[in-house]
Amino acid sequence: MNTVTASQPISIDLFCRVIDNLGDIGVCWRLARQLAAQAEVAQLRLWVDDLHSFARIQADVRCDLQSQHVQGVQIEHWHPDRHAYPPPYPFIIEAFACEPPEPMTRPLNDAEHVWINLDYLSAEPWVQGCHGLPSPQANGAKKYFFFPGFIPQTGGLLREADLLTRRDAFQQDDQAYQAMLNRLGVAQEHIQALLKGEMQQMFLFCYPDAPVLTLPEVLSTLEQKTLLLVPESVALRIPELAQGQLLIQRIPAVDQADFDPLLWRSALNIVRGEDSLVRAIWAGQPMLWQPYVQEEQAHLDKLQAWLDTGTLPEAAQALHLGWSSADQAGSTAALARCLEPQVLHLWQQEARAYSAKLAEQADLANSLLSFYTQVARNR
Ligand code: TRH
Repeated sequence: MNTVTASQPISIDLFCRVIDNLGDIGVCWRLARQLAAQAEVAQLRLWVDDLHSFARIQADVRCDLQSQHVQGVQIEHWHPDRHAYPPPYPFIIEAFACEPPEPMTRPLNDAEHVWINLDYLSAEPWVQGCHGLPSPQANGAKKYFFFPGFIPQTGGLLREADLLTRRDAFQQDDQAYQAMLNRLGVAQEHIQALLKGEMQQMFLFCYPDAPVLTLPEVLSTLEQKTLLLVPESVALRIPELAQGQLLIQRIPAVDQADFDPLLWRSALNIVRGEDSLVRAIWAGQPMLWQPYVQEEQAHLDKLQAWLDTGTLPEAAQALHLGWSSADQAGSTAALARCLEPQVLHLWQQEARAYSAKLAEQADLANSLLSFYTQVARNR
């Protein structure tokens, strides 16, 4: 029997099924790159069913290949017509209960494999009770529930080791910022205004039901000019003509590695779902999060649980609740209060402190490797 011990290099199969939007592949691609970069990881295969969605956040992914290597990761197209599969590697990470192909789960056994289901991110209190629990599967193997999270009793958050150092450097580096704005197609006069501090940048990434008209209503009346960067397919209801102090700039999709710098220089990051929430936290700037809409308003419980992990000013909490309830009047009043100098200052301080506090926790990729080692050692 080829029993794998904890001290051997680890080879990993990571499975991702794209259900909706970019969140599934967004989390898996970021995790795959981070795991592949770890010294103790020998091989990493990322199995993805939808390469077209993948190519939207990593432009050099080819949609016509069954196998390809990108940034140290072996990418495998997992499609219904594929019948030949290799033997599974010792560590199997199934993202979001995506049910890997049967030929790869049938051979799994507890003596040779560690099989986990990586769950969605939530700050709800029940998560810590379920994190790490085993669940017996039909083939006799155990599958462990593994939860990312905001407290040390969970698997933590995705964070590259050098992320905050790179963030701090970019926030001081006007040349790199200018190059980014050029790539996004921002007009030279606006770039100059941003660099001189005569204009502030904000970023908007939301779901279609967000009360986006809140933004022109409040931002057009501010003393300072604002350039709001909006990805092409987002917030289609927002008027694109300049209004008062507000300018709106549509931007093309960027590769995932270029997504962070977009957030690092924004005075306000409006984000959604799972992965961009975490990236906005690491940006350390004021942020507004919209969770993925769920049945029976379950996303509002998720939102409240996340708000409870920090100490946002009351106006910023009201803004979150209004934004996720499609309440334009409530959001408008709350955003106006949030941008008053005293509240804004508190919001900025809290954002910085919150990202520093969470960065003290082990990150998700390292937590996964520790979990593997612990299970492998104890069998
Ligand atoms: O796309 P999302 O709405 O994904 C959602 C959520 O994750 C939700 O929890 C899940 O259940 C649902 O999908 C199926 O938002 P999210 O999670 O922020 O993912 C977006 C990803 O896209 C993130 O990794 C950042 C990346 N991205 C780019 O790389 N370039 C871009 O230009 C943009 C706009 C996004």
